[in-house]
Amino acid sequence: MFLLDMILLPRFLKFLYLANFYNMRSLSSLFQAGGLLSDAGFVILDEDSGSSHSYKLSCSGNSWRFSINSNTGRVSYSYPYDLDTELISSYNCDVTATDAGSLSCTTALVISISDINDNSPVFDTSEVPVYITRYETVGTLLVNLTATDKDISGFGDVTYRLDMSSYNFQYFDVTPTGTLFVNKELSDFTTGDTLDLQLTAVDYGGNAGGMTVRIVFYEV
Ligand SMILES: [Ca+2]
Ligand SMILES: [Ca+2]
Repeated sequence: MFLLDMILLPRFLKFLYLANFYNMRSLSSLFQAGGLLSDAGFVILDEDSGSSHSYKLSCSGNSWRFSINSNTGRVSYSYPYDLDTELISSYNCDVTATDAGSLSCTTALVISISDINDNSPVFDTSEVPVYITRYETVGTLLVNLTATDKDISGFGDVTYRLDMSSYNFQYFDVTPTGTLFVNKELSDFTTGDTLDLQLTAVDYGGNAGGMTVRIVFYEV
């Protein structure tokens, strides 16, 4: 009898399966509970029950985050999951398959969640005035303006560009970390002149956010 049981026991082909989700906040139809993930592709070897098995998922304290289709074994979100706020990108779970004769087997499932670039850099304000004189010297640092990006991966890393195309790419520039500086002597300007310059923050994936820097020349 024992030998017969051993033969009839179902078993997973692999000891470990992998499933990958993508953080789907921007893909609203997929970000909802039930959102798609890659199929882990469970394969069960079972001489007496064929492919008819019932799947259950257990992820210690995190089982509530996911659901499994008991017939197909496909795993999905139980609720709208935003990696940028949840901050957890990997879960270790167990999947149990039970055959028609109530014999079962268990395998490990690692669920990994990848970030996508669903946030753009945002400045605190849309416009800021910067008061300077025409006597500022080349290299003078004027103001540091930073944008924030909620993506937790490299998609949240931001660099900066200042549009000086209207001024032949002269007078001002910005460091990669968002500090404006004088790039050419300013003797062409006089008291009362103003320049509206577009500052853009760009993340690693190309999403951008912008603001206006208003340079105002005042009398010494
Ligand atoms: Ca981003
Ligand atoms: Ca993200």
